[in-house]
Amino acid sequence: MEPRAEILPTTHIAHPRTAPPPTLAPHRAPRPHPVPLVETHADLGHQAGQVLVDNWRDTHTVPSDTLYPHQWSWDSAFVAFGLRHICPRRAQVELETLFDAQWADGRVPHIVFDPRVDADAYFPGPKFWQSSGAPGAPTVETSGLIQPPVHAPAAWAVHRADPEESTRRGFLERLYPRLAAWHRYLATDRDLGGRGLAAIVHPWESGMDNSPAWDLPLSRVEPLPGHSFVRRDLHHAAPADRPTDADYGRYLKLATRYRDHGYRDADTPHEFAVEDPCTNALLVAAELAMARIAEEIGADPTPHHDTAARIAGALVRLLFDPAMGAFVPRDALTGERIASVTVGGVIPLIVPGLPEEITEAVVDTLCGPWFRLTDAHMVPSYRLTAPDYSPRRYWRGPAWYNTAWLVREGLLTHGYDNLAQALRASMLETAASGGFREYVDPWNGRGRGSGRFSWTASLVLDLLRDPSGKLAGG
Ligand code: 2M8
Repeated sequence: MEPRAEILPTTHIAHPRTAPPPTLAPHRAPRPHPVPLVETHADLGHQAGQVLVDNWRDTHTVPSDTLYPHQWSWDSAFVAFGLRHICPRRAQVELETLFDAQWADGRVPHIVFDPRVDADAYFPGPKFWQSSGAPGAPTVETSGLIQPPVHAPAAWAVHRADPEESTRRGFLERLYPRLAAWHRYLATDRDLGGRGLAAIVHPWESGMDNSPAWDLPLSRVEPLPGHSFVRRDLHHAAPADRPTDADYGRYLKLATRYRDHGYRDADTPHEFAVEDPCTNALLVAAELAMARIAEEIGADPTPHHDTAARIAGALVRLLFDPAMGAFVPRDALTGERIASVTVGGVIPLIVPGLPEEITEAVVDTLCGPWFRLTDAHMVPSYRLTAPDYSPRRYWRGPAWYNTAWLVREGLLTHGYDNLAQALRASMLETAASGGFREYVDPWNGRGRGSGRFSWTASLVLDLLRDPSGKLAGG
């Protein structure tokens, strides 16, 4: 029998962790002490709610009015966590719309295209993905890729925001089989390495597009030439904030090959297949949320507990790197671990019942010079000390609200309440400085990327309205 990580309830005891002594590089001035009570920004919740109202499009929320004018998978899940505080019914519809676009094999597409939006407003758009020609695709146009499975915890949180309305509408009953099919797809079709972990077949599937963690496996991919595509993202964001053209050439090469094989996992000669710690940790949390949903609707929770324990076991055994003090991805094609620590390598803190030495090592890593949890703005997406760290280029350094929110959930899961509280204060303080930006420079908190970004607003609202931990069933 393979070793299993015990998934046990954790006791929430405040853990007096301290950061290492400051060793800021001379050109990096320490920022002032956090604003004492962020709740004094009385308007913040109201402004956040307004962003969600403005970005609502009848059936779903766009991540950004300019850069991302369609529905994105994990964005919708993060949005549902906030939306439930102002309109639980709308939060239900958000998830229902996404799952209406589920494929026959169970995959939930990473983009659902809004037919009312100009087909060229986002690239690659529906003309590129050609989903309607693929077997098992829904009628609505979608991409053929996926994103991390945050949906079951979101569905459970949405239900709990208004159980009466949820029950009246049969929200959980209708969503449960779809969520189960989605998780089954990840655990079976996507177990490309045959080791009990789900693999992503494209960097976009991680949600952390140009993370340095993908550089090595991506280096094997011959990019499509820059003149063969026209990027739209650069119309809305500074080129220095976005992935490079060479990265885009590789993204399109991988997506083209997958598309040309009908998005069938078994038939595609994947050039990129990686077991991502963040995706798998979220799958564990999602299965635990499924156990709670199953109990609620009178189904059997046991299989979900078993699946969660099985994946958690593989995650610990195969992806934890004690020398790094973090989880690292593993290349499913070569079987080699990728020695790159990013924010995705600390997010597995969300898995309950991790061996204590692992939890402590990861928290030390977070508080140490790589991520500087107690004095950076939120959590940098990449090691601050890495030679190729960039404070502004998308997922290669900037701090993001969704990952900070996940790290905070992980800290709460293991009783690091003081650190969780400090991270919450940092998130709210950074958001209060303006604009609900897509991501920020971890040193000065300066906003970057798109403004009025939906998951930023949503998760800020969630922190204001419900500071309790809520992943893995709450
Ligand atoms: C970003 O990804 C898209 C491709 O899916 C892009 O760069 O065009 C990522 O930040 C991803 O995590 C996010 O879901 C998406 C929409 O906000 O944008």
